[in-house]
Amino acid sequence: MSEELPAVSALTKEQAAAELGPLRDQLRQWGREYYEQDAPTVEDYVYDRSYQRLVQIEDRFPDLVTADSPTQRVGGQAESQLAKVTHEIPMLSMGDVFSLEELADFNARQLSDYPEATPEYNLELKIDGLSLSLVYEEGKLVQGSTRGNGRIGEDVTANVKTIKDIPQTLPEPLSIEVRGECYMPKAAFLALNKQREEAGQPPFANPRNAAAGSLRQLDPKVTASRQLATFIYYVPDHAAFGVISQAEALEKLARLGFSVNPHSRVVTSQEGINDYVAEYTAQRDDLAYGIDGIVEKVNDLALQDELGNTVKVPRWEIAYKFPPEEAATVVREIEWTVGRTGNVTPTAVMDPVQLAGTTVARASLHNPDYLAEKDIRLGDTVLLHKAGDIIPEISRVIIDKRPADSEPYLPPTTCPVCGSDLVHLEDEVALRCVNPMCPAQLKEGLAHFASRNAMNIDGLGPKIIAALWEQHLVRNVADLYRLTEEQLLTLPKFGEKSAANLLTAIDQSRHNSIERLLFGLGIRHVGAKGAQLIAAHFKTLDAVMGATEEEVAAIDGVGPIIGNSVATYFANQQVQDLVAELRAVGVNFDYLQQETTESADWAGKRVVLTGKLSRFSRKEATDWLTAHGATVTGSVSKKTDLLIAGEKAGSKLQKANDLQIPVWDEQRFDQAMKEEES
Ligand code: 3B8
Repeated sequence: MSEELPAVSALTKEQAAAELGPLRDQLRQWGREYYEQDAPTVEDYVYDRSYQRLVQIEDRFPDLVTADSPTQRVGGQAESQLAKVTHEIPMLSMGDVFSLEELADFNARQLSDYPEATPEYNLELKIDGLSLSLVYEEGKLVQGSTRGNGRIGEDVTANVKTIKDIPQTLPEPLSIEVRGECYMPKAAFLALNKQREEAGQPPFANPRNAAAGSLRQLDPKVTASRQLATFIYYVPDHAAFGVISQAEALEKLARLGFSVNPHSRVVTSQEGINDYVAEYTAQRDDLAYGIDGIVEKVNDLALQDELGNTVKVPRWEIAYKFPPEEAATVVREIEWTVGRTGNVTPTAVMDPVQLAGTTVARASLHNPDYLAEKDIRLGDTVLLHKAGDIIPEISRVIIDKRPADSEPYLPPTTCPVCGSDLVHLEDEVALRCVNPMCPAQLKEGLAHFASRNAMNIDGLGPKIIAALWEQHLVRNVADLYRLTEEQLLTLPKFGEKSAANLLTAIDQSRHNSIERLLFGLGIRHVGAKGAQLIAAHFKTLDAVMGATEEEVAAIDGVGPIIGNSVATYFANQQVQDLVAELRAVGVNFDYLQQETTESADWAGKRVVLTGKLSRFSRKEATDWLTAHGATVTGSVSKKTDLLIAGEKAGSKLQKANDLQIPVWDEQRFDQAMKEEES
């Protein structure tokens, strides 16, 4: 890594030439992963550091610059199936610095030709998303596009029209282009990844990639199903916009109905800049969206014009990038968990450490290949970081601190729960327990069946399922419907009241519409959304069971992988026996007209408000909710239907995520209120 490389100033030309080839190749590869595949393999700061080194080497030896060097390109690549859009005014990226000293140096150099100028800076949070251009004609949204390579971007107009905080019409008939950042809030990202995992799809590495993957879609319905949001921060033609400073531009954008980040600040000294950086470095974790630094802009737009641009970046602004937050700790144990599909996944259990605002003691190691690649061993001291601002991940082992007697860690060869041999299927990275009777899988399957988005059996969580299992009361999901009060009373800590409640909840689930059952059965690749589409199409479970692979695959939004999985699943004799049992115990097999969870219907909903709300006061929000029939309560429990989380949401947000309770940010709630009124 770069810290072990010699200083650029110490390189001979031969050394520089030898380093440049591999360095450029590496950056090109990372660039492709980042821009084209939305699937980076390294943290942004690793890329940034390497890129900066390339720039420094080329600065020192200009005749080594080649036309195909990554530095000779404006922005990323535009290579996709989306239509292309030419940016009349190129969409530039920003220069960046990695320390306050570098920032102060940049500022001194920036204004060195303007001794009289009193620098007034507008500081903004650097949102970790992707840049977006929106074009309005006569006040109507006519085009949305990504940056692409800076000159040619991708046309995402249809997708952009599904993003709730982007105005489709402006209150004035302006013809104007605005630019900003499209992002996915942290809570939405966590929920999306959970859903993807349940549906057997690979999770996104971080919110930025999730946002990019959601926006750069051929099918706008996919975009619509993701909770994307925007912050608008730039009007290329400021003269036409009639403003003279960046701060004024932001105010006017907000007045026109754009979502503008509320945390910008005008400062007039380096001290003011340092304070702002310190404040938001500390508050970073409390924000509902990821930020990766601070953007400093010369506030006076006339001075911006005078300073102008280089080929690649404006001279009037710079991004200060946060240093990566890292912490070292020791790996004590590697735990292997058997999932519903038999996937056996490792988790590192470590001495607890503070990392970017939370205590971290566990980190997923994903699969045995990942573990082997990083060569993580028991007793190793490791460096942790947070991917995309939220997910704790091991960056690397600190080899110098490895104990002398350390040995390579060997993954288990047998299932930690049922003891049967584990297999490493050829085309998979995962280690699998293929014993269909493995108790861990069956218990996970039962818990999934009962879970909120499936049959929604209140009170039937993993603990009670484990107890039912131990007492030999339940072996498959149909057994749940045959439970009696006497049986439940044999469970530890179960009284008549809890037994009656559970029986009622189980009984109620008999009447669910079939998409819940379809999802609850745990058919591979069938997530809650897929189940909904299939149920709405076929209307009865018998029709689904009688459908061919092609008929399922032909449903809009479903496709061949799910089609194949559903047909294979129901062809299985054991599955058919289970379905017969479910029919016998009276589980509903019909599709019932949908009450959508996101409908305007607030009546009876239990809502919790947390964090700092900035668009309205807590009282206003509470009054509105109460007026619409919802109950606002103080703490999150499994009865909570929705958490509305403002900034600095802490333990309640955590708890809601743990309990899989839907979480909205303020923007989403604001939108819902507007929809309700309209
Ligand atoms: C000009 C202004 C690029 C940017 C800009 O939060 C330009 O202003 C830019 F050529 O990329 N990520 C921001 C953010 C990004 C940019 C910006 N302002 N707040 C961001």
